[in-house]
Amino acid sequence: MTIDLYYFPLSVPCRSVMILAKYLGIHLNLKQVNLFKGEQMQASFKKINPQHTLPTIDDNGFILWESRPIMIYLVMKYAKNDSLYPRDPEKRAIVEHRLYFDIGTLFENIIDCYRPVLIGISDTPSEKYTALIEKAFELLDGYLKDSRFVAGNELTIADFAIGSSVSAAKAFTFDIGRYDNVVTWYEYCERVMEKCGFKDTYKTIGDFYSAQNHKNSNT
Ligand SMILES: N[C@@H](CCC(=O)N[C@@H](CS)C(=O)NCC(=O)O)C(=O)O
Repeated sequence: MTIDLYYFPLSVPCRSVMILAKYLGIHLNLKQVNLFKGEQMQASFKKINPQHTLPTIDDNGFILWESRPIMIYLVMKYAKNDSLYPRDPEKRAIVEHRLYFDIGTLFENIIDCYRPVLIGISDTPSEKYTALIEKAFELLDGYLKDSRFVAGNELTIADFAIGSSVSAAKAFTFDIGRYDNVVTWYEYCERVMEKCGFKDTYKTIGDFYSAQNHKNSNT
């Protein structure tokens, strides 16, 4: 089975889908859409995804975008069992909770905070959002207090989504060392997803961020 993935290497949501696909042994046919050149706005891509966002998949004619629903689909269709997206209502509800926490709070605040540096309009992150990221990390640290993974003691797709968000925060130089449970969990994710390119997110995004930072402070 081959699934087309429209992606951009610096996109954090694309990264979580790519890591999960590797973990599941799914071959992705990578189709790069260069966001820096605005290629997502081309008519040919907007015909596939009128919302013009990455990641987008085309699985034999089934088109889907939004990284978290894509991860749910991949697990439900291709995983050998349901452990990454459990059928048990309570376990699933916690996974969903963590995915919503990620999209609406954690990742949202990370991107809002570092956007000025990423788009080259400032050499400092937005202070307004730093406190919100800290609050989100405190919550995440609490979720991990008695759990090995973010939604319980089993690895789930929430770890792939939140793992990528935390990699990005680290790459943007946010100090995660203050959150002991997050650090322990993150190191565990690095080991569990080692062969799936987990560390590449940090490296690719970190290199881009420091280049932008350098450029911004010299202009
Ligand atoms: N919540 C979406 C976010 C998708 C998104 O905004 N992707 C960015 C790249 S990280 C994008 O494609 N931006 C181009 C655009 O909106 O035109 C997801 O998780 O997939």
